[in-house]
Formats: sequence, C-alpha cells, structure tokens
Amino acid sequence: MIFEKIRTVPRSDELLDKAFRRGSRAKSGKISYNTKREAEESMIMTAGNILSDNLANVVRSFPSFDMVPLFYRELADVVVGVDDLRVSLSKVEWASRKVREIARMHIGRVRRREDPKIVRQSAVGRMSSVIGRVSKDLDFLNSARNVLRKLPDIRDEPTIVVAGYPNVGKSCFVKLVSSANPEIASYPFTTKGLAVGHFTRAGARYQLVDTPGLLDRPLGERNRIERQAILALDYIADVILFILDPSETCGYIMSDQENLLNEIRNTLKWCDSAAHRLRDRGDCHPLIVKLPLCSYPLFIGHL
Ligand SMILES: Nc1nc2c(ncn2[C@@H]2O[C@H](COP(=O)(O)OP(=O)(O)O)[C@@H](O)[C@H]2O)c(=O)[nH]1
Ligand SMILES: [Mg+2]
Repeated sequence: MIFEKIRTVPRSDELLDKAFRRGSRAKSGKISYNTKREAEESMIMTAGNILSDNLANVVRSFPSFDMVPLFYRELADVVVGVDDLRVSLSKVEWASRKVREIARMHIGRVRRREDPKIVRQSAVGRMSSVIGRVSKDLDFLNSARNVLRKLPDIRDEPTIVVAGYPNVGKSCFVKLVSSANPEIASYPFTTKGLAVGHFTRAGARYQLVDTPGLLDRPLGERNRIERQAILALDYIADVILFILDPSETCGYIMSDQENLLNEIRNTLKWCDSAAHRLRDRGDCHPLIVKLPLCSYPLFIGHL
C-alpha cells in the first residue's frame, strides 16, 4: 500500500537532541583538531547536516500526492486532509533548507576569525528556532502517518463493497465470509474506517470491503467516517452489497434504510467513476442484497 512506506516522523526535541549530541561528539571526539576554531566548525556542520538531512527525509518519505491513485488521495483527504499535509510538508522542506543555510553562514563566520564559541552559540540558537517553528508540523505529520499507514490495502481485484445503515450486521457478514476481522458490537458506529477481507471462489480471488454505517442524509452533512464509505462505493465497488435490517433491531426504521438505498442508487448513476467501472465489468452487475437478520426471505436485485 502506497502509504505503508512512510517512516516515523521525529519530534522536534528528538531531532535537536540527536543533532546537538552528535555535534558535540564530533567536536570533542577528534584529537586531530588543531584549534578550537576547527572543533566548533565541525560541531556546526555535523548538527546542521543531521537536522537538514532528517527533515529532507521526512518530506521524501511521503508520496507525492499528485501521483497517488485518486481513491487513496481522496481517502487521505477525508482522514487527514491533503491540503494540510502539503502545507506541513512544504514548511518542513523550508526548514531543511534554512538549517543548511544557517550552518553554511556560521561556518563562514568561524573561518573569518569571529569568536568561534559565540558563533557556535548563535548557530545553535538559530537552528533551534527554525526547528521550533515546524514543531507542530512534525507532530501533525507523524499523527497523519499513523493514520495513513493503517488504511486498507485495496488491490485491483473484483471488489464487493458492503454498505448500509449502522448496526445492520455488515461487519458480522464480512467477518463470516472473508478473511477480514472487523470489530462487531451491538451499538452503531463501531466501524470507523474501511476494512478489507478476501475470499476465493472457483479459483478467483475477491475483495470484500466493510464500510462504516451510513445515515440517510446529504453528502455535505456526512462526517469523515461516513465519507470513507461513500468513497469506497464511488471508486472501488464492482458490486455493492447493501444490507437492510427489516427487524429494525439496528435502531433504524425500514423506510429510512430504503431511502438510503435509493439515494445511493441515484448518486452512483450520476457518478462518472462508478458508472464507467460498473459498465466496463460486463459480467459484474451491482447487486443489492436484502439480507434479513432473522427469518426474512433473501432478496437479490439489480441496481
Ligand atoms: N439477529 C441477528 N443479529 C445480527 C446478525 N448479524 C449481526 N447481528 C448483530 O447485530 C449487531 C451489529 O452487528 P455489526 O456487524 O457490528 O453491524 P454493522 O454496524 O452493520 O457493522 C451485533 O450485535 C451483531 O451480533 C444477524 O444475522 N442476526
Ligand atoms: Mg461495522
């Protein structure tokens, strides 16, 4: 999965600690230094390189969002916000360049015979201040990284997306028939993200995607959790398995559940990506399965 490779983003205090510790070691560890001047220069260069390289590595470890497949880009936008990511990444990139510039400038001052200790103190102060300015961005990038790398690995395989109102038994069904192991509970909104499982039938592998429950309301009013379900329906579903609970033990009346079904049916008709994909797979018509929780008859129909 595209976000799996993003590495842990260090905190600002960890970065400063590492850089200045190594810098001090570089200064004191080498007996070959003839003068205090060379020792301070080495400290500034080592600390500057470590800070600058680590910040550049943070930026490099995130994928370029223009190259990320549309489904994952939209999903990343829903769960963490792609614009916020871009802003933080560009600030960290700025900090990487700025620290290198500060190191170069201060090394120049040491070589021009300014007091090396004072120059080193100034370099440390300015580098710390630059890192302090991106401290919140580093924290945000690390929490975003932790969310992104847990997104499901959706492959280009026949995909069935299971949708419906909250608490109707979607996760239970997915767990029963596939390798997925979603959390199941007797209260709504247990599932907060997409979960993918697989099963094999007649030698072919299928993906089954569990989604968070949807309420019957306009897209603009949907929260981040519901919008993940909409994206799965919109971008990756070859077949939609819509589960209804006629017993209404889920806590929602049938007419509301049916309204949601009709709304999804109408939305997907107008949605280009879903309409094209569903048409391309001539053998894979979207299905709506009315799966009763108790003893109701099974009903299968076409979207
Ligand atoms: N009676 C009955 N209860 C079910 C069935 N499937 C799931 N449940 C229960 O319904 C509740 C919600 O199930 P869950 O799979 O978490 O629903 P989801 O929110 O749609 O994913 C849980 O308490 C399940 O044990 C079923 O076929 N029959
Ligand atoms: Mg669930």
